[in-house]
Amino acid sequence: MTTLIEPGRVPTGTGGAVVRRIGIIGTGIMGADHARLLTRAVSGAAVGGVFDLDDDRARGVAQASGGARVFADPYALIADDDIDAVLIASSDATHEDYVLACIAAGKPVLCEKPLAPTVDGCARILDAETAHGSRLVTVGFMRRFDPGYTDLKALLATGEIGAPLMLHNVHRNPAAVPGLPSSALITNSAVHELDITRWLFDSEITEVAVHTPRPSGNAGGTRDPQLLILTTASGVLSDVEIFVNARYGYEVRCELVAETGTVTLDTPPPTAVRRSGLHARTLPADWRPRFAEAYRLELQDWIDGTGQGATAWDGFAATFVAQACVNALESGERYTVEMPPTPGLYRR
Ligand code: ISE
Repeated sequence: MTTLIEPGRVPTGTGGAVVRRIGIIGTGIMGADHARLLTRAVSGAAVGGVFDLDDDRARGVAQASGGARVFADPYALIADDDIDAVLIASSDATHEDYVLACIAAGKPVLCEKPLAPTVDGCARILDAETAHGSRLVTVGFMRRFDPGYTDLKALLATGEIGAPLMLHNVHRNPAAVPGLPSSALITNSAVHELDITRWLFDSEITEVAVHTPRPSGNAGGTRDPQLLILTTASGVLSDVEIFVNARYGYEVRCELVAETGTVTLDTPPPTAVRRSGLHARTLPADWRPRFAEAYRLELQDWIDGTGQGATAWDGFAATFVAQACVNALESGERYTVEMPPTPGLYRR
């Protein structure tokens, strides 16, 4: 996973069961975080091996994970008999090759988003998995496990607030790397809302438009913020404000508007300070604390083989819609999203 947002640049502010040995490719910010969770917070798992282009970084994570093996070659890690499943958290451009190698080896693989940066790359993965004949690939859209989002989906399913009409999303990061391409706001960040919109409403996105105000003076030439307007096949409108140089902290929230009620998903408030006429809540500096529980539940689900995570088809759809949004951003036009039919392996 390529991290285009600068993490941390802000405010102050086992029980005898079978243990699956996980090989981790990429031990940067996300790979290291996953290794920590697999070692300390997930049952039935151990880090069996790691690979990173930066050998020292790989060694550090291996040591912190109870002495996992350090591999000099990612393909040797995938093929190794002592590795049961693979977690890919390397740079986005490497995902496709590693996922294909895992499918060829018949090993379950959890790949950080994006499944692949191009639609063609994702399609090659769908073809390979279909030829294999069963699902091996999970994509790391961890918000599907966030207790706030799962509550929202469960509440919607009760019918108590009627049919959904609109979803207003806000997604802010404090600071992005200077010179960030404007398209990265969509492919790296808002892609989570593309996935959440499809998942929450169980309906494909059929039309997209992207609007941009005057760019923030802190954005260094990037078109930041952006406003995405997504329409689903079921007729719901989902708007996404993505702002990656918001400076004040990391925040993800949304409000669902339905026929007879609304539901708000707010930033979880671990602490609230009341002082000198002020009532303030602490915000995290990046997504790791905000979605810590979602990451843990996602990994536990993957290890247990419960299969609630995003499939390769979901990864394909996210990249497909993201590409349509990038086209809309660049042309200023609305785009109809004409996704191919869902292959049989992924039909529910
Ligand atoms: C980052 O890559 C992530 O995946 C985070 O979940 C997201 O909130 C952030 O905007 C991205 O840059």
